[in-house]
Amino acid sequence: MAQAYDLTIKEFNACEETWCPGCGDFGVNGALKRAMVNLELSPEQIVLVTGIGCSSKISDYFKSYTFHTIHGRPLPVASAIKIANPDLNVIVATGDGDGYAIGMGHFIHAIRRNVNITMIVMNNQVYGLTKGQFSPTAARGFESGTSPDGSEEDPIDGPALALAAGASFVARSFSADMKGSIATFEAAIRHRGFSVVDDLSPCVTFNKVNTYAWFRQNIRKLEEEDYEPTDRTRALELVLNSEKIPVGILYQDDSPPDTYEERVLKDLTKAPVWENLDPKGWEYARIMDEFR
Ligand SMILES: Cc1ncc(C[n+]2csc(CCOP(=O)(O)OP(=O)(O)O)c2C)c(N)n1
Ligand code: SF4
Repeated sequence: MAQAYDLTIKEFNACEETWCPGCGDFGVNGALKRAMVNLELSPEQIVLVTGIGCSSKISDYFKSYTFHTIHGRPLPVASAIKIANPDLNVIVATGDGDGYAIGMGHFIHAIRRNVNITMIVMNNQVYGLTKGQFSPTAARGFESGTSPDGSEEDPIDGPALALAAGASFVARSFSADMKGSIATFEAAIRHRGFSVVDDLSPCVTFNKVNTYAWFRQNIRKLEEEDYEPTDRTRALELVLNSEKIPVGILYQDDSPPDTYEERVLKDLTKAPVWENLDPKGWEYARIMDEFR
């Protein structure tokens, strides 16, 4: 993590945000930038990969290498980037629609592979970009354009699924809690292995139920409790059965299993993917020719 210059949060500012005033995603953007400064990571050491959604627009507002992919697909793209260059700090920022609906298959498989990347899900229980349809995390009875009489579906819980799928770092944050979000993002990025943070990030325009006030009444902060995030079963029980939504690090395995890139690359000090490629003879050119 060598630094060529003293970093400030301004180093990570790109263009002006176009989110609605008050959108929870502002908090995530600010906390992520602050976490990078605290971790002494500079923009060229980071790749921020996003899908499609209001939340995924964060890659426009965050100055580093970025990749705004297609809907539901940031995880495979991020995995490939990490395997191609394990020195990079690869972060996926996504929404509950992008990450848990169309992208759900990739979520479980990325956890199973244990690529050393961090996934932050800006969870607002709606599809904000497409005008507030209910998402897979919306509560039963949630009224929206696509559920005018209230959703008949039960919600899924991202952290519960991540714990069941074997993730070695699972956390939840609240975008209005800047201090807690920064600490959680830092821990997630520092973690060796796939880490996921489900961030409660209110959509002030289309979700009039799960507001900032609602979350303040309905969350419990684990940092204020005598909670050790070392037991997966206890974490799962907490997520599934707690009356209030637990916020903080739910589970962390301090000696996680080997990462995917450690398994496939064997020697992380080399960049074998590139070394093994022969640009002239590579199959890629032939395949591209077929489409000309
Ligand atoms: C393949 C495909 N299907 C559907 C869409 C339309 N679409 C764009 S964003 C989005 C949902 C975004 O929801 P979420 O990830 O929760 O982000 P938010 O806008 O709430 O931050 C959908 C369904 C699309 N762009 N591409
Ligand atoms: S529509 Fe909702 S999620 Fe999208 S920018 Fe506005 S407040 Fe944020």
